[in-house]
Amino acid sequence: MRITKRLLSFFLVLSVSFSCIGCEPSKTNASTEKPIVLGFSQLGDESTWRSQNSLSIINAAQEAGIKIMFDDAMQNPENQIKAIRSFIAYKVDVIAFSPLVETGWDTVLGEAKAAGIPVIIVDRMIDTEDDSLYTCALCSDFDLEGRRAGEFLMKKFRNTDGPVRIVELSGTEDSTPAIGRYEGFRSVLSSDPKFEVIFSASGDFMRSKGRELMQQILTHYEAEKIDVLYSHNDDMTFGAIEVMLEAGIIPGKDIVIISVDATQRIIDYLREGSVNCVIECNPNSGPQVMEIAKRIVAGEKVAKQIYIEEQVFDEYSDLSSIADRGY
Ligand code: GYE
Repeated sequence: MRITKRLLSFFLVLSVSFSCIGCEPSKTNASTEKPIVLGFSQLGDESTWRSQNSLSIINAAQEAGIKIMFDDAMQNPENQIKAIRSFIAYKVDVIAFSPLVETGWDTVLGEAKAAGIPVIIVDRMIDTEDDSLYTCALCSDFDLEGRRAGEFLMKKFRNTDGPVRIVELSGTEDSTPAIGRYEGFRSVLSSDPKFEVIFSASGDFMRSKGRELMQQILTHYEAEKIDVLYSHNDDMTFGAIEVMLEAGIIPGKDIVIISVDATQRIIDYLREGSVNCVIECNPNSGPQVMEIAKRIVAGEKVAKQIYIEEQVFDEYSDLSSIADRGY
């Protein structure tokens, strides 16, 4: 299921009735305990990762017996601000949101704080001076992801003198994953001058833009002069691979490819040798978000920053042990 519409701003997943299947709630609980209401502002539906993340959130809410008001902001931070304001007006118990970009949230989060509604930041981070504006942030370590991409190249090209010429398709400008994947990558490679990033531009995490950028790259550089494609997500990688194939370039052989996310199709490419390294970014944060929401509502203390566990799959790994990704 792809969540593509704003669905009249929100849709309510009424999950209470399902949550007690197979359990025997006490009489008082069953009739008097009100379900937690969680307002979730999702930034959009730009990628396979994002669709899976939305599904994970909605399904986990249902399983946890949490009522969710889910809004898709369609890549527009203004829509996220509007959604958060509606959650405040509705007096939800908890607000969770995945911010498109890092800045611009202080005012609206100040309003949530004034209304006494706790906020969980999910996936991407915000940049603020005032960390009392959120209760907990559950994110990936994007800088680590970037460093892992760099470490793969260090290993792959350990016996080459260079130059190793890299083209980079980065994610949405000013978003935490684009910043971390850019900076982490460079922090590793800067120790060896043979690595040169000859092109870097934002493809907004979208397949269509990955395609366009790869076309642009091939009009400016001869394919023989490109050693590596580093793409900040799988969808952009898919677009770039299409262009390479059309140009007679063999992905994974003529150009070494590193991609981030680890969707099923990219793992298939890795197994075929069309991609060389995949940095996992885990979209299945739904169950953890629900657990955190429950603990916050119960008045328990939660850690301020929680990182989601992730790994690397590359041509040096045992690829037979990778379980089906499911997305
Ligand atoms: O890598 C990309 C998506 O914020 C981690 O956003 C997320 C990124 C993910 O569009 O595919």
